[in-house]
Amino acid sequence: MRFDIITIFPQIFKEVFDFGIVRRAVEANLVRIHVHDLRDYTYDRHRQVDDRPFGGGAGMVMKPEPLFRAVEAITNDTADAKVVLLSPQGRPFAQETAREYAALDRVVLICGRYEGVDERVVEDLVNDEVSIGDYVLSGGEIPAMVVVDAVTRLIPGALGCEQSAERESFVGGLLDHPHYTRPAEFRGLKTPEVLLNGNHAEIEKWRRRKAIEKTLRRRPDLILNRELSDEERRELDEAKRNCS
Ligand code: 9WO
Repeated sequence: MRFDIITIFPQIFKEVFDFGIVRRAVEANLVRIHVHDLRDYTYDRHRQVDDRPFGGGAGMVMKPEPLFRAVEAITNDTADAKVVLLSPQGRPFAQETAREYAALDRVVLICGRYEGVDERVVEDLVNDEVSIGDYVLSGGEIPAMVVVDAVTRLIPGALGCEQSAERESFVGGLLDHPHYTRPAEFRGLKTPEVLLNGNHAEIEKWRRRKAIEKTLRRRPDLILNRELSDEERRELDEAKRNCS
């Protein structure tokens, strides 16, 4: 899988992908990440990527020509690249979106700046507009990093054996359970006994229960939007009885 990132600040990306799972995936040739300077696709003396908005108003808008040229140059060797614009107006990016992207060969990420991009880019160049959350940032660069990170972890082989993708599908849609490590008692704060006794069936049950309880309390929307197995349905009913 190959990512192409289009930005006016390519330097921002210099180190973010040089660590951890993403770095390993790049080194293993599971993923390639190309960062492109949008200004390389301008032809004027000032390498101008923005202009004043028609109709007036504050700030500047990203011009269509450099963005069209960049995407056309980058995708000219392939018919099926997904062209994604990161923007607060996009559909919410979620684990499911990451899964969808992980199955693709080519993803082009366009990072907006200023007040936004010319609408013709949105309508005729981009085929997916996504938001990583309901807040305004100063540009799409950090959201692009988020997308690359979330998608790369899902590419087969990107996770080590013990960081299993199984956890992903098993606990999928729920918040994570609590974690403990040594010491078993820290400043009088104890690790739950069940995690220390080596009974793995018990431990799994406790973890699933905790995940459901935490999700129910903090993000009930996740449970309502999710299909549950019969086993999980029983767990959920029991958790509800215990925590209300
Ligand atoms: C600003 C704004 C102010 C009031 C009401 C709506 C508004 N939308 C915007 C806006 O889209 N500003 C963008 C800021 C313009 C392009 C650069 N910026 C930005 C934020 N790019 N990307 C994000 C972002 C946020 C969350 N997920 C993906 C992208």
